[in-house]
Amino acid sequence: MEQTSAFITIIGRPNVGKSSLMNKILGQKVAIVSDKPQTTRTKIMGIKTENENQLVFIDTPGFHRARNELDKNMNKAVSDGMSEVDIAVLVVEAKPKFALSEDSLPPAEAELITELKKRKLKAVLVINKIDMLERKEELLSIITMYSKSFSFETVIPLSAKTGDGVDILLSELKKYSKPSVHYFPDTDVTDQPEKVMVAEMIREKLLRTLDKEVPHGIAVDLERFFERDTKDGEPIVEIEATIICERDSHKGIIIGKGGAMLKRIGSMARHDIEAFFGIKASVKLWVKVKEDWRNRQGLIHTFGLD
Ligand SMILES: Nc1nc2c(ncn2[C@@H]2O[C@H](COP(=O)(O)OP(=O)(O)OP(=O)(O)O)[C@@H](O)[C@H]2O)c(=O)[nH]1
Ligand SMILES: [Mg+2]
Repeated sequence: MEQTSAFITIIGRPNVGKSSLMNKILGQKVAIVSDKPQTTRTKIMGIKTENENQLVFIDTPGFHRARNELDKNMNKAVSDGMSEVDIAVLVVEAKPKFALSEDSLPPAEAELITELKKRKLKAVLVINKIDMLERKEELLSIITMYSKSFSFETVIPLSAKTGDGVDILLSELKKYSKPSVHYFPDTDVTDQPEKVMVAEMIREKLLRTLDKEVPHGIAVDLERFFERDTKDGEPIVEIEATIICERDSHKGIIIGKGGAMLKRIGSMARHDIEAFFGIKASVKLWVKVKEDWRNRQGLIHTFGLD
């Protein structure tokens, strides 16, 4: 049979569940997830190959008003993610955090819709987090509101958390496949190198543990990453990473009393890393301050965020 493939971009405001949705579709955690907005910072590809068909998903950072150079890069990753794809998936929430009004979508969503039109891109509307709805009828007003602004191919309410409705989305998306070679090896699940995934696993723990403005100003610089055998001949993956933050006060928070916070973050990350590689891991973390790094393209580049 002939090979087919489709490129699918996942776009939306921060925190609506784009990465959760991609992970659910792949049946594997490829992109980190947290309850803080702006979790995803770069384009992340997720690959799902079933027999002759290969779907390539592009998870993008949440589109938002840029406040610094890193934000600008993140928004650029969204527009890059929209070029040369076969279909876009606009993810919105079933329980929006803004007041519902037919003519005023949140600015970020309005902008994304303008971009879809400009690029003449087809799009599916996903209304995520339906598990949070008390009454399914609440969906109607949301569907009406979004359908006024764009002629979506279809509207699919689902829950990336429970998986409810995800199959329907998947079979809809397969329809946009075209005859083509597979761009990735059939066994690949992501384009991210292992090193990046490890740094991201550490950043996820920081996002989940820290509060207020601290997590947004963090980057993880993986300095050492190698596998060796212990004296008993058991394989172990050794990781040394520096957590970059923006202020001395943040450094104190990350380290915690007597180093307790850093220890906790390290052990949470180690747990995930061991599960990922299937062998023992050792995680050593340091914390460094680099003031205003999110406005310094050189540092942004060093951390792989451009
Ligand atoms: N109740 C519920 N929560 C969800 C669902 N999908 C995602 N979430 C939660 O929503 C939050 C944001 O999820 P992410 O997947 O990180 O969202 P995102 O759109 O990728 O966010 P950014 O990368 O910041 O743009 C997390 O706390 C998820 O657990 C869902 O279907 N139901
Ligand atoms: Mg994300």
